[in-house]
Amino acid sequence: MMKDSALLVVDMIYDFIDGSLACLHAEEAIQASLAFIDKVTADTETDPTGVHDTFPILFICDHHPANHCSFAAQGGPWPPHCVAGTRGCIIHEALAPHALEELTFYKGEDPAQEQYSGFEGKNMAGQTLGEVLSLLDIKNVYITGIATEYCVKNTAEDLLKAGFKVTVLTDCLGYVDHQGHLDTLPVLESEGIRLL
Ligand code: VGL
Ligand code: ZN
Repeated sequence: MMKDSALLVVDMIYDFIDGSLACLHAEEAIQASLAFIDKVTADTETDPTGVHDTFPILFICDHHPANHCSFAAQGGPWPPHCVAGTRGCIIHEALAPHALEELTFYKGEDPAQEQYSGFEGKNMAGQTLGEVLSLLDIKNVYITGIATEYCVKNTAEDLLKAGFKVTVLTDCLGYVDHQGHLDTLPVLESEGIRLL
């Protein structure tokens, strides 16, 4: 693996795993993501805080106020999910040890805006994902996460547009709808996103 690569883990948080928006293949996707992390970090030094210097792992978390416009009560398509301060927006316990505050980005915080892409998600210091990837000199972004048809798709497309080489790990995805997942993958490939 090259030194200019990073893994981006999208929305592997409880509401998308076993909560109000539980997705298909989520548990399998988490196990496959952990296997990928083991592989890429196997021969690298890790410090006691779990930082993977040579293969950074970044996280995106859907993170909504209770009155978010995407919720049914406000006329949106979704049940309430990933409400700030609830279990639903916590990263799965098996992945959480890999998450650093400065490499964790929150999206969907504006009550008036749907934000499927994590590209403009912000960490606690107010830096966007795109900014931090550039600061880290990352050229290749590997993506795992939930859901294929929404956040994974929109984030992958924005990263590609911004000039990153993007690889989606197809065994490491959860989805709202199986056919939707199957239909999304060739679209991403046709746009220039690599499927692995
Ligand atoms: C997402 C549904 C609702 C996603 C976010 O990020 O994939 N999907 N909110
Ligand atoms: Zn959401």
